[in-house]
Amino acid sequence: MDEQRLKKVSKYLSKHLRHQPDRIGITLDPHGWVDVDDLLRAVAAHGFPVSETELAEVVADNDKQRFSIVDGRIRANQGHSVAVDLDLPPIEPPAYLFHGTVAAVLPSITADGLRPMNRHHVHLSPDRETATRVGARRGRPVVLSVDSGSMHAAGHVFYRSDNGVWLVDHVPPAFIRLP
Ligand code: HQG
Repeated sequence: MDEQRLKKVSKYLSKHLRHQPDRIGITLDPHGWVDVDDLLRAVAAHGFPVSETELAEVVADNDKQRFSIVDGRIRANQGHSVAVDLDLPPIEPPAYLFHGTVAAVLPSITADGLRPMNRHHVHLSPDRETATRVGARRGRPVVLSVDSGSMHAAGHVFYRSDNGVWLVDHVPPAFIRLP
């Protein structure tokens, strides 16, 4: 499968496994899983057929690891806006994590801290390179450092998704360092 098709399938699956399962008539279980067979039937019925081989390739995509397949069921590893409980165990973060964003939202971030916006959690990256890529989706990237070690010491609970994205409910301004 070429890069372009891979990206298209990945985006289509993200849309329905994270945000709008109803749109193609699938129902996610409380932890976000749906039967692979049901998913493939639903996408075909909605004019976007995906083969099993293509699905396997998207899931194996080393770049992002957006999805997991376990026992014939698939789910998005993170990034949901629909209510799902990913059942991730709390885990101690490294001393610093990073957040890639753009200059336009800095006044609001400085005032309110980092908010989950449309997702369930604030997403943080383990390194500057990843955060730079995340920020670059929106324009010229600005990378903020988050004092995750102090946050953890202060009782904030961190999780790490299966594809290595760090998740937390909120990052208060006091723990954010501007570049
Ligand atoms: C910003 C991609 C105003 C925040 C990536 C970001 C990531 C605020 C935007 C994943 C704010 C939310 C997540 C505040 C935060 N005021 N703006 N108080 N707090 N923001 O897309 O972190 O391709 O929901 O800086 O790789 O950009 O989906 O979050 O610009 O891992 O697999 O509000 O999405 O992965 O945007 O990206 P998003 P994100 P996938």
